[in-house]
Amino acid sequence: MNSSSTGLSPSDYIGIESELGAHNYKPLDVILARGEGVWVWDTDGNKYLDCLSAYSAINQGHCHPGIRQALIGQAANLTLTSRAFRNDQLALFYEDICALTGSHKVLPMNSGSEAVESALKAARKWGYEVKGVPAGQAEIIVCENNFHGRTLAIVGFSTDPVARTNFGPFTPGFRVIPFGDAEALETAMTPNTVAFLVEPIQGEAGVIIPPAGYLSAVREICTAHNVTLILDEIQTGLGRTGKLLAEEHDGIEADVTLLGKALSGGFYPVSAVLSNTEVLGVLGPGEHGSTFGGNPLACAVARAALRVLVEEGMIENAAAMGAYFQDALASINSDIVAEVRGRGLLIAIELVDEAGDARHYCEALQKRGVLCKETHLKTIRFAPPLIITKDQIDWVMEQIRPVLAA
Ligand code: IF1
Repeated sequence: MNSSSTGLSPSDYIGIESELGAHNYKPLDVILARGEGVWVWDTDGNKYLDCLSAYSAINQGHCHPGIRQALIGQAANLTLTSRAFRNDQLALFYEDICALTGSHKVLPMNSGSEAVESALKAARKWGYEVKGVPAGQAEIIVCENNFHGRTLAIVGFSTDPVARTNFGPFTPGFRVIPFGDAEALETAMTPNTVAFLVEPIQGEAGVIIPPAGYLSAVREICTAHNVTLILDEIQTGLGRTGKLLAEEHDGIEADVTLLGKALSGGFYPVSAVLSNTEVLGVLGPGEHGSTFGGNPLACAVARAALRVLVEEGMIENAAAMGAYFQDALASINSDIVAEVRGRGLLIAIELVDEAGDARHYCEALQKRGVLCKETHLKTIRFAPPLIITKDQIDWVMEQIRPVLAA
């Protein structure tokens, strides 16, 4: 049986992808054809609960009707003008996102990597023109095991050999320090430091939560040295951790906040650099841009994605269901679970060395109708849409318990 409208079988899809596509992924062999809320269906009609949410791009759930309506409505009016002309959606997007986040300036881009690159460019320019760093000397501090994207500058300061090997030569001007170590940040500061770029919780590294007090110490150190604190909230932002921004858990405010992924609820690539200070103010006409950044379709979609996130209580639900899910996982009595950690609905199970690869457990969960993705060898990540209910978590737990007992 094949319910896909294309008439291709699963092995057809896999064969064509293998032959024609670059092999830069090793996906689970499930071919998804439809999504609604927390659920997705494969081409054979099998139903799965999505516990990855496209790495937190689908916080609002698949094909959210409110966002879909905004997309369809705007697609019938105007999709792209380029920034050579103005459009009637951009100002409204700026107003909404500034009101929600308390930011003063916005730079709209498309992918998360572009938001990161844009923030680094702006921070360097700010360093030269406002802070007074000598020409060509700007330094940016980043953390070990960071994940900020795939572009050349970004992989250049990655510490993951898989992400960076043979992609050099790399952009100079970055210095790497351990994550979660405020003293290391203090030590690494020089008069030429313009920015510290960090994830509030390291996602790809395995949902690594820094020690209590780390982010507030980081905030103080950056302020003391007149250094721009750039928080990459592309994965942690927009409700994922039970707050609009993960920085709120520590009661701090970044100078620059990066958003992407769920900024469109998964309908469209939309990212943004948000700035509380004069950092974005240094960019003048022609100095930065993007053909698609700030286009009317993206703006309409992003406004709807932000609206439903807030109006439908998804952030509060992420806090409540995150606590419920984490408690349930922590109560599993299994020899192979080393640790359960998380914040809100960004959750990881760390397996003991003897457990074998996390991927094996993800494949077993797939057979039981739960889709999730390992990160590195021993970590299973759970990040369902923020609309998940207690009953759905109970059902997921019924699938997880036997898999981790086996
Ligand atoms: C892939 C990981 C997650 C991000 C943070 C920037 C970006 C990302 C904190 C870049 C992107 C994605 C990329 C995606 C898988 C996914 C991922 F496993 F690779 F690390 F989420 F954990 N900052 N993360 O997490 O955003 O340019 O991709 O829009 O397949 O590479 P992008």
